[in-house]
Parts: sequence; structure tokens; C-alpha cells
Amino acid sequence: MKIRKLLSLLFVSTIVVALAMPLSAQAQEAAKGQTFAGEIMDSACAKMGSHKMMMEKEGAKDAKECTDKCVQGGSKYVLYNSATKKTYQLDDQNKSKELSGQKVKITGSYDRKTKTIHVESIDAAS
Ligand SMILES: [Cu+2]
Repeated sequence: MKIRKLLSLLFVSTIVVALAMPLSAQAQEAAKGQTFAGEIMDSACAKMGSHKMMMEKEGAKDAKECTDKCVQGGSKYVLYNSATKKTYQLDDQNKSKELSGQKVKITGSYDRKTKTIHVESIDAAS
């Protein structure tokens, strides 16, 4: 009798833990202060996943020049992660401009609906 009670208690607590875990993971995702890695790119080149085409067309010598030229032409600064091929919109265009074309680490919160990172800080990645 005693062992059976202990076993059922163990069973119940396992279920509780299993249910609680994805919940806390979700809560963390929604929390502020996430970090995002990638490169500050312009939205036009991010769509293609590379500056290659635009650099030839615009005669830009590097990623920074291409990014700035594309933004002048109406694109927006975005964060592009080449590993996941994901593009994130950035709500702070001025901060993004300072590190355009560079690999960065952005701290902020992510709005899933608008696919926008609310930027708290942008640091150059080493
Ligand atoms: Cu470009």
C-alpha cells in the first residue's frame, strides 16, 4: 500500500514538472533582455540572403557600403542571421546605422507579430 502511494505521488509530480517546463520556456522567451546574433543588413539584401547582387549593381566595395546605399535607396536596417536565414526588423534605425554591415549582438525583446526586435543595445560581435 505504502509503495503504491509513493509511486503514484512520483507519477503525479513527474507530470506536473513536464507540464510546467514548456510554460517556463515560453515565459522566458517573452521576457526582455534576449540576445540576437547576426549582421546588420539592409532589408533588400536580407531578402536575398546576400549583398552580392546589390554590390555589383551599386558598385559598393563592402557590406557596410552596400547596406548604407540600400538604406538610402529606401530599405531598412534589419538583423540578418545567416545561419538560420532569419531576418528581424529593428525598431531603432539610428543605433543600427552605427554598426551597419557588421556582425553584432543585439539585446532586446522580440515582438513575434511584427517580427521586430525592440532594441535595447547593439554591440559589435567579436
Ligand atoms: Cu545591400
